[in-house]
Amino acid sequence: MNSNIKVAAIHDLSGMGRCSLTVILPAMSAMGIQVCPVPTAILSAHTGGFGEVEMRDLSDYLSPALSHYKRLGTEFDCVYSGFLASTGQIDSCLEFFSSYPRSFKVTDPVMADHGKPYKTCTPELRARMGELVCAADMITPNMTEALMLLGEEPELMPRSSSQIKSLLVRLSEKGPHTVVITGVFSGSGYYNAGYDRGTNRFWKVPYEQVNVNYPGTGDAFASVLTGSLLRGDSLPIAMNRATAFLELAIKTTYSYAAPPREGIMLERCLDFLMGHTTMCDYEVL
Ligand code: PXL
Repeated sequence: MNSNIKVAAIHDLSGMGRCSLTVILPAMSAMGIQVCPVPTAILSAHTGGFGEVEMRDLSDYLSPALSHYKRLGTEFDCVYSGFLASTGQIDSCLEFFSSYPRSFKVTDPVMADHGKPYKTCTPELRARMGELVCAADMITPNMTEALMLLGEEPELMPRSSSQIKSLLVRLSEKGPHTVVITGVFSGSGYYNAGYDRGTNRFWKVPYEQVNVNYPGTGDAFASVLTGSLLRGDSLPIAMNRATAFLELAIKTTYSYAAPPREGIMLERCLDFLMGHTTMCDYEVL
């Protein structure tokens, strides 16, 4: 067992609204994992609810930072990419991936949610995100992003199990052996769906939906999922841990009637991630 798991986290640093690195750092640290942030941009706040934000694109920082890590002989157990500020940053992520071929390569294809692209998601970024997905070992799109990656209309409507299995398999055929789609609506409820190509198994973890949208939940989910897999959990157990953490953090935040744009009150829930108790609320999809 590796006692010092090290992750290169290629995401933005947003001052307000708890998303990206401000979520990934505490969540993975609580799980005993070292996060080495590789910031793609600095923003005064995330782009979903604080008006005009101040943003500094750090595209010219990523490759020189990678060169430094290579000079140092640093090994990363995982390279984990998320929000990218320019299409050029896809090349930098691909460079990180190819520099650490033995690492667990995770791409959260941050582009859109609830059927709509984020303000920063240009058609070029959308096209090139498809390239990055092909090079990853695991991808964690939400339902909107999964449909966009397959060139389908990101319509929010109920989907059958066989439709979800087809999406998972088609995304996996692009390259990643593990695909997890968040926020699947079955018609009667919500669940997170996972597929492992190696075992050809499909999994689902249902959750109770709270009718408020908090930003950064995808970042929290993907970091707990990734951390759990890095610690040796199976895919359904890791999905279970990430889903349970999100349910706890969302319901905690809702109970305080906190402003949704401020994101989830994860500071109150980090102790959940320090434990290793295994949960088995997963189902076969
Ligand atoms: O959580 C996704 C995300 C990440 N980073 C920034 C964002 C968003 C979603 O709005 O604006 C800067």
